[in-house]
Amino acid sequence: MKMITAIVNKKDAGEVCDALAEEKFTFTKMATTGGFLKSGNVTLLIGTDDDKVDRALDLIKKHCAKRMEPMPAMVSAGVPTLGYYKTEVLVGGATVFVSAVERFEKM
Ligand code: 2BA
Repeated sequence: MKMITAIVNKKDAGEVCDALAEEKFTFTKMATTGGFLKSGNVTLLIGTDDDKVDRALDLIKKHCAKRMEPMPAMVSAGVPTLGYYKTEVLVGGATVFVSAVERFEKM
């Protein structure tokens, strides 16, 4: 058995959780905070059989891949709410650890 610890962007958490649940993975979702940026992210603890690890990682990759997304940004130029233009920001990405589970019990 393995424990997958996946730290994902808050924006992607809903989709990846739905995909994991749909494929009957058992997991715990925790609201966490990145130590560097100190902004919220989501950590998933996924305990699973060795032969299902790759499938879980595929789902995480599919729903949490880094990508550029359009975001409206305010043009100020010293004048409040002069207007908006579209820019792109990098979102998503996941940091994943896979660890061996020495013992697993439910009591
Ligand atoms: P990522 O490397 O993609 O990491 C995203 C979040 O994943 C991190 O949030 C942290 O919560 C978790 N994480 C990443 N590596 C980890 C590890 N080895 N152990 C435990 N948790 C880990 P933040 O700490 O807020 O970092 C956000 C982003 O800032 C990082 O994105 C990285 O691009 C950058 N960063 C982090 N630490 C840095 C540092 N010391 N110097 C420069 N940039 C840093």
